[in-house]
Amino acid sequence: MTLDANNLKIAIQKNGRLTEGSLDLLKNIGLEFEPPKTQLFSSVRNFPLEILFLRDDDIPEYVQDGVSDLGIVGMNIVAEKGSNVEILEELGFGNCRLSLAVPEKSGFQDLRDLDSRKIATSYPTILRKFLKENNMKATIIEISGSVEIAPALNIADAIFDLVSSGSTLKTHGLFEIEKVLSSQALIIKGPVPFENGRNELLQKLLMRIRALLRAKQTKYIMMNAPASALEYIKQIVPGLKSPTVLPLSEPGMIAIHSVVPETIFWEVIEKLKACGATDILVSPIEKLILS
Ligand code: PRT
Ligand code: ZN
Repeated sequence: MTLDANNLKIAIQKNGRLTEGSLDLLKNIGLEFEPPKTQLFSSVRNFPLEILFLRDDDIPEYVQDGVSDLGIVGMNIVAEKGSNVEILEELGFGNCRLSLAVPEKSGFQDLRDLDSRKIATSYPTILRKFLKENNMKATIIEISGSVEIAPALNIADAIFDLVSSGSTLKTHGLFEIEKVLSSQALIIKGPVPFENGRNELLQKLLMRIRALLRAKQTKYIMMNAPASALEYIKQIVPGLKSPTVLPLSEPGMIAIHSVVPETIFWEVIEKLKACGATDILVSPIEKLILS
């Protein structure tokens, strides 16, 4: 198997926390390919794209240097590596944060208590920047894994590490004292503009990805309501252009179809009910293509 040099290349994590989300995203935009097993890349059967399977730490640099045109990687890695890459979209998975955490028994209560202390981390660049911005002079102890055991081993007074549910911190008798950076998976590209053909492929891919992301953020909503409530309801669920309104066989009643942003979904339902809407039916949207 060889890479087709004319095809676009996207690098994703081979085996880790971002692998499933990255593979799901690529499958859900209609791409057909073999998932990673022992091979280093897969050729997509129905789109001119090669998927490279790499360690997440290597992805920003490979994308910056043009080894891969695109990459899917966490914001934490992009910020730590400081690579010259462009963020095309936030992908909504791999959510976590980089936080300072201290032993529960330390008596430390806020950030200032860490001044001149020792902090263990695998993210020295981000931590150094944060300490500088806050005029703090802590010593950074760089370690590559299992940072959470550093305080118990007396290597450090605090840690600076990724947190998602917080249960790892809890297990090790630590608590978060300061959240420093929110992270999620991103799709990135290198600094050099793509020439025409490749740019066209990129735009096609991005159109599909954005349709999927928008669909996840939006719900389709259908309801029955008295015709007299239409003007109010139109203000609550204006839809993409305007809501669809259909007459019901019952006189004075209409059915209204529209879309609602996920973030304000329950608020909207409450307002609709207050306007007299009944039989409200909500369904997920698979893809949402605008213009
Ligand atoms: O082998 P490779 O280098 O590719 O993988 P890796 O071992 O370096 O990375 P991996 O697979 O652990 O994480 C890949 C990316 O997933 C990270 O760079 C983040 O962008 C993202 N991510 C999201 C996380 C977490 N959530 C997360 N919880 N990365 C790590 N964690 C760790 C956390 O530090 C803790 O130790 O998982 C543990 C469990 O977290 P809690 O808070 O839920 O207990
Ligand atoms: Zn890694």
